[in-house]
Parts: sequence; structure tokens; C-alpha cells
Amino acid sequence: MGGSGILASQLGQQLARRGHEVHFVSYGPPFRLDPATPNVTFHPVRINEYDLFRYPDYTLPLSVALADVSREHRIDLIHAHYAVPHAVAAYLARQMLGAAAPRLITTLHGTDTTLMGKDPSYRPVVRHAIAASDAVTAVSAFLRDETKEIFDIDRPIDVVHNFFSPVAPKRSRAAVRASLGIREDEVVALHMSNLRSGKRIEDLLRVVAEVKRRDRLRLLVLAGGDFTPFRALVENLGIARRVTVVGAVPDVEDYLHASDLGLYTSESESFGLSILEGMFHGHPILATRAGGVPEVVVDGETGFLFAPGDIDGFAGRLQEMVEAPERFRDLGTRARARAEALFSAERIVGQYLEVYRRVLGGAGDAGASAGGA
Ligand code: GMT
Repeated sequence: MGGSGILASQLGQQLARRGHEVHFVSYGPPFRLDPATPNVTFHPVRINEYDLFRYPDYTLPLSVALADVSREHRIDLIHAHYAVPHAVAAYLARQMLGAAAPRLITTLHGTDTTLMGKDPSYRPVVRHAIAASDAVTAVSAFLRDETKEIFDIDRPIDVVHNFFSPVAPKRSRAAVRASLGIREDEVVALHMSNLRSGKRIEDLLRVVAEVKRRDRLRLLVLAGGDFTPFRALVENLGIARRVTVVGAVPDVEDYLHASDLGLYTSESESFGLSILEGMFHGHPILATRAGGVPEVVVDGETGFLFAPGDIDGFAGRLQEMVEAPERFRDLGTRARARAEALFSAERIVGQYLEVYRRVLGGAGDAGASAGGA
């Protein structure tokens, strides 16, 4: 349900539409993958919970599934999203396949570097998977630079930003707002995430509570995680009627279309795919200046950026937007134009295809030194 799964599903579907044969190998069908897409096949990984293992293992059955699918369908390349466990499993699959093994491209989405890269029990294996890939891509320049520094590697890493391909909403803006009990004069701030601690949901709620005219504000949360732990804070802040939480929905367009701006208080974010989804719908964005977000949102042009934890900064701008939403329409228009110019499927899928062709046409980047070990 996270951005990486959405990105991988979109990429696979876009490639399939261009005539490539795409096989998804995973423990479950990706959330936003349309299984009826021609040229797309989903292969589930069977996980056994043998009682001789204290913990269930996913990496080894995944490596066997990757080897089987590669052999049976004569796969040219494996595109692993995340080094751990996917690129590591692909590495094992390649060892099993020998000379017939497909090429390996690894896309880093964030936590491989920002979390695992700092954990001594993971760092060496992530570093190895990065070094053993024929090409490595990162979803922002920020993540590329962090990866090189944290793993002390100097191999090339291509920056291929996230993309989004908007589809038309199924329901009208008015119908969605009415179904959520949102009045016409309310400004709707949308937040879509898995609610992990790094998203700083407490900050999000405090920002809403700080807005003076919050009677005209609604925070709409599309929750890809459990919102229950935040209910007490919502009550304590007295904002229960200002916050509407909807569980994970595949038809995000309906909710994007019904909202007016994006609100993101993350501590760290390598890109922020949900921010981009909002931009495609003409939303001005209020977000933290975290990680790769400034590559997506231009401060003062397509939204406003704040330091993580700057509740007053966020609330001040939100207050202005609630009082006079028309003054911020230009920001949303520029946000959409930027999204279409830089982060369209046409542009970004083309960049991935270039990496694929480079790797299939030659030896890839694997010869590049991984510095040190
Ligand atoms: O942010 C999360 O917790 C989810 C995570 C994921 O695996 O989907 O998101 C990461 O990958 C997305 C797609 O590339 C990026 O847009 C997110 O910024 C990135 N999250 C972090 O870096 C924390």
C-alpha cells in the first residue's frame, strides 16, 4: 500500500501497455495493480511457517520464486524495489541460475538507506545488494547522496524520480464531499500515508488545532495504517469534528478531487509520492523540508515548506489558506504544471527504460567500484 508498491505497480502497468511482458513476484497482489492488464502476470510467493524456524522467512522462498519465474519465462531483467529483502533475494536467485541469470536493477526508496544503512545488522547486506546490482536507481538526488555517504560507495546511482499517472475520478467532488459530511465552504487538507511514526501524525493534528478559523477546515486522512492510537489526541485537542479518517481506498482520485491542498509533516521523506499525487490534482502543498521533498515542491511557488516540528509555521499558512483559498489557487496551478512537466509517466518510464536498455545492452554498472569492502 506504500508509495514503493504503488510506484512499482504503475511502472509495471505502464511497461505492459508499451508491449513489454511484466511479471510481479510478491507475497500478495500489489494494492493498485489491475490484474486484468494485458501482459501482466502475478506470481504469489508461498511462505511456509515451519515450526523448526523461530521466525517465518520470506527472503528464501522469494529467491526461489524469482529463480523459477526467471527460468520459466526467460526473464531479461529483475527490477527489485528495495534492497532488503527484494534485491537480496534476486541476488540469490541469480546465483542459483548461473550464466542464464537475468540482469538486476535495484531501486532504493528510502529506508534501505535511512534506516537499514545505519543498522549494523543490516548495513553490510544492503551494501552488498547495492554493489551486486547491474544498476541502482534512487527516487531523489537526496537519497542518492545519502546512500553514497552512508554506505561509503562510489558506484553510479541514477536518480529516477517517482511519477504518477492520474486517472479520472469516478464520483463528483460534490458527491464525495457530501458522503463525508463536508460543507461546500470547508477547505479540505488531505493527508495520505501509512501513519508510521516518521509521518509525525501528532504534528498534523496539532497544526489543525492551532488554526483559528478551523470551523472552515477539514483534515481528511486516507489512512494506510491504524488511526486508533491518535484518537485520544484528536479528542484532547477538541478537533474530532474537524478530522475525517477514511481507510485505505484504491479510488484515491475521488478523494484527491474532493480536497483542496496537501498537508505533510514527515520527519524524513525520500520523495513523497502522495505529495505528487496531490500536485497532479492542482493542490498547493504544505510540507516539511525533509529529504527529497524540496525536489518535488518549490517553496513559495507550488506550496510552502517548513522545518519538521514547526507547528506555528504550518498553522499560520493553513490559516491564510482557510481564510482566502482563492489567493492560493495559482500555487495549485503551478503545482500541477510542475508535476506534469517533471513527473509524468511518459518522462519517468522513459528514464527507467533507458536504464534497462543500458543494462541489457552491456555489462551494466556492476563493474563500478563499491568502495572499501
Ligand atoms: O514512507 C513510507 O513509510 C512508505 C515508503 C514505501 O515503501 O512506500 O515510502 C518510501 O517510498 C516512496 C516511493 O518511492 C517515497 O515517495 C517515500 O518518500 C518513501 N518514504 C520515506 O522515505 C520515508
